[in-house]
Amino acid sequence: RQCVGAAGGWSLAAAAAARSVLWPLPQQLDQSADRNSLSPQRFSFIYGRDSAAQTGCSVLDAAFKRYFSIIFPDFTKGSGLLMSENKSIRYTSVSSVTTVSAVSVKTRGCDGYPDEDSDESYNLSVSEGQAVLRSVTVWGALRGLESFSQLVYQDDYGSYFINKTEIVDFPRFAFRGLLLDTSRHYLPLHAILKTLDAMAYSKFNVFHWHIVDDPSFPYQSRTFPDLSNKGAFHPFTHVYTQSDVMRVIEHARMRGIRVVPEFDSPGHTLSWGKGQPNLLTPCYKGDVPSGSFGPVDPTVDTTYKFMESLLKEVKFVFPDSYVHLGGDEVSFACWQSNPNVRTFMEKMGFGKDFTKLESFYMESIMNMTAALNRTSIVWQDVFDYRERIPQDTVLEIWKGETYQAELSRMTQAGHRVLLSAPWYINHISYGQDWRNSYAVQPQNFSGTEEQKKLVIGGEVAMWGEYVDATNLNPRLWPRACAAAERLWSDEEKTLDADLAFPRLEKFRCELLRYWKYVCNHSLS
Ligand code: CP6
Repeated sequence: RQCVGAAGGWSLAAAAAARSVLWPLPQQLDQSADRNSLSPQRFSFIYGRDSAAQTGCSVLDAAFKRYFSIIFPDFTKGSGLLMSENKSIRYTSVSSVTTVSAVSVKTRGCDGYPDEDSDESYNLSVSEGQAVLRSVTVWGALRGLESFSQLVYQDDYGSYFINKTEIVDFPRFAFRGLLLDTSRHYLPLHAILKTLDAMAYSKFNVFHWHIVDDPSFPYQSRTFPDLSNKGAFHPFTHVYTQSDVMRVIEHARMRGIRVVPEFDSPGHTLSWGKGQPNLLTPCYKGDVPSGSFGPVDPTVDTTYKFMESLLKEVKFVFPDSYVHLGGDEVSFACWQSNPNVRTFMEKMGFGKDFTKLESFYMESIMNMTAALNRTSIVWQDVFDYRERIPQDTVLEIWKGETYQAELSRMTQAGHRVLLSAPWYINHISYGQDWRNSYAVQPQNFSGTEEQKKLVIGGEVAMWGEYVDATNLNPRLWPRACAAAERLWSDEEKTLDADLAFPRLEKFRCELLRYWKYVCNHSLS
């Protein structure tokens, strides 16, 4: 149960047993006991001769550098010396061991920004002398480089090895997301960037940025600077400037990760009201305003003008073709208390049914989004209110009790669906709760094959009420890895959590190694 690279207490048997670990499990994996040695002095990544991508392809040039130091953490290129002296006894001339000196990447195209149709498949063949990675896109090449790095291991003496291996791999679901909530607690930029790094290690490909909510509005808007000036926890230190946002998007892009921003409305918008007067509904006590505010006011034109400008900015700032519009948990009490809203309801013929009012609002901002050439994602509440939803809108399930029935209904209506309910890992409990995340079967609901195909993936959600930069990492990892494997790997080959457990333990050690911690205990 020891980890490769852990200091002290090593037996030769443990060293011999030390093997690489792949997480998530590839679709097809063929590994032999033949091992090749790998020498940092002689190893390099090169573009294949017949590769369409060549030097100058920013995504892969950067990935080659990154993965070199991930694979050889104690080696600095250029100095020719080992950084860490304490484990520098090296045996590189073991007989019957051949050397891998290069990985050749053969890929077509050097796309700018990943999207829902990006081909992430790759083939990796590690043999004597060299390894060859083939993919259709640079995004597939990134997944293959990650797998390659996971295949490399060190022996007792610090020498690097990789076994002869054939991998054919592709994702089961196209959308493998992780939600961070930066409104309940502000997360400093480095915490977000570090999360993106870890996401790439388990092949997540969407960062769902729940960037604003009731408690704070940290997004620094170009069009409406008062939103963060007045609505952030602090106008200078607890905001994401335009340059911060660009850094997040670029860091993610370099790892084949899309950034989908969420501007949740009409509920969850209290912080918006501080910098945008007349946006929220004034709540009434009897005949007089009580001084408190409710959801966005859906009865006035100014609201729609504001939302249109905001969404235009979002389109300009975030290149992803999806925008999350929220639409969840709207409390109707405040709307009900307000006489103008009641008059509007009558005029529109909504009667006393406030779900119709929410529908009216969501429909109009979904149409705005469509007019801006963006695809909307909304929380399940919007579907539950039976609104007229544009057919290409993606619905996201978050309510736990009934998610299978909801999957049936939504796909029956022809909508694409994201599953998040069983992966609300902001909840914590004692023991191995990763097993619950692992046991989820996203396509196990009653419906046709066509319906099952409408499940485009899922999301791990890390809501921020009790999470900030101090506990984010340990709460996320390695638990999120369970969902990552469920979303990438073949279900039939990953049914047994007991079989996955030793791999997860080792993968945890790999994560710790990336983060320069020592791993010397198992999870059990
Ligand atoms: N914030 C927003 C939240 C939640 C939702 N939306 C939430 C609800 C229930 C649980 C966890 C999170 N905190 N804006 C629901 C999508 Cl258990």
